[in-house]
Amino acid sequence: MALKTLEKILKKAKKNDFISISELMTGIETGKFSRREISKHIFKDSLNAIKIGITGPPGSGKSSLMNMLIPILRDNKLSVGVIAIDPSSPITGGSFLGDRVRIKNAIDDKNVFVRSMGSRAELGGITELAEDFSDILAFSGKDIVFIETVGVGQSEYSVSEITDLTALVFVPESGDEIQLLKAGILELADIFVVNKYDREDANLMVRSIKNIISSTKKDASQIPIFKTSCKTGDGVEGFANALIKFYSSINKNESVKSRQMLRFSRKVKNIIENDIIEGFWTEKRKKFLKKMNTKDTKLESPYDMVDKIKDL
Ligand SMILES: Nc1nc2c(ncn2[C@@H]2O[C@H](COP(=O)(O)OP(=O)(O)OP(=O)(O)O)[C@@H](O)[C@H]2O)c(=O)[nH]1
Ligand SMILES: [Mg+2]
Repeated sequence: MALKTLEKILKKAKKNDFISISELMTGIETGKFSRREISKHIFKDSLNAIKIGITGPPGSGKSSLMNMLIPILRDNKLSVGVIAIDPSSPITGGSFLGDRVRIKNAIDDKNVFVRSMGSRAELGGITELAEDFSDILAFSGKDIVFIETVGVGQSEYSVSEITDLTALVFVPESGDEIQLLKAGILELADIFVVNKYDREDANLMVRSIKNIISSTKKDASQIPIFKTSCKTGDGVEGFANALIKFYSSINKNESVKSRQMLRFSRKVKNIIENDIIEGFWTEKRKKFLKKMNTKDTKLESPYDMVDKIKDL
């Protein structure tokens, strides 16, 4: 019964039915549908979108930027999906109003789908869920899927693992922050954006980024740094055009292809590891471990314990 329903939902989601897309996402999130089953149905048809990570410190203007990029992408006949992980600012309804940033096209344009995601799941789980959501959006026919994550730190690592391109958004005030960043994080960014360019010291920030990446990245001169202002609109079109160009070159882009292959093999490895672990922890073994915890086990080596559990 459940399968029949899922098939129906999948059929409709493929035709970009808003409710069915949401149902698939919620189904995976709540465990009503198996991600394994869904993946089997959608994978082939989810390879035509590009996934772009938009990440950076809280309040740097990631949502505002997407809000301004979307109409430009739509004018270029590209459909857009947005997944915002743990947003602290509202992302649906209304329009860009002073300090309230919203992604306005979500409401009346069926070719824009916005979904926010809480951080309820554990860290690894969120990335996995975001990847499932982005696959569903790609399956529904979206050309560009943005994944917005807040933070400078761990979250960049995970978002860059599931995207074809990662944009790191800074603001003129991020100077100190960027000095503290580990080279590894900068290494993951394919594009830099200095937003709020209407503010003082914006140029200084661009110079800081240039300095830092030229000492860490081999091809630093090839890394674009966009200067944008969501207040005046300056620079946003240039950023949008770069994304559009990236979208059109996706099939010829070797680095994207190798990134996708890497992503695929990592995913296969993860699934195998999870399956093995899940298979290992039978009820009997779990019970044994629980009971063991209540005893004084200090005298026994953990390796001996492992052997005992394995023998069960
Ligand atoms: N002056 C100026 N303010 C901006 C600009 N872009 C965004 N803002 C303001 O910055 C604040 C944060 O913008 P958001 O778009 O919510 O930033 P965000 O990075 O998505 O924030 P989080 O999702 O909470 O991390 C809002 O008050 C915006 O109005 C800009 O280019 N210039
Ligand atoms: Mg935001």
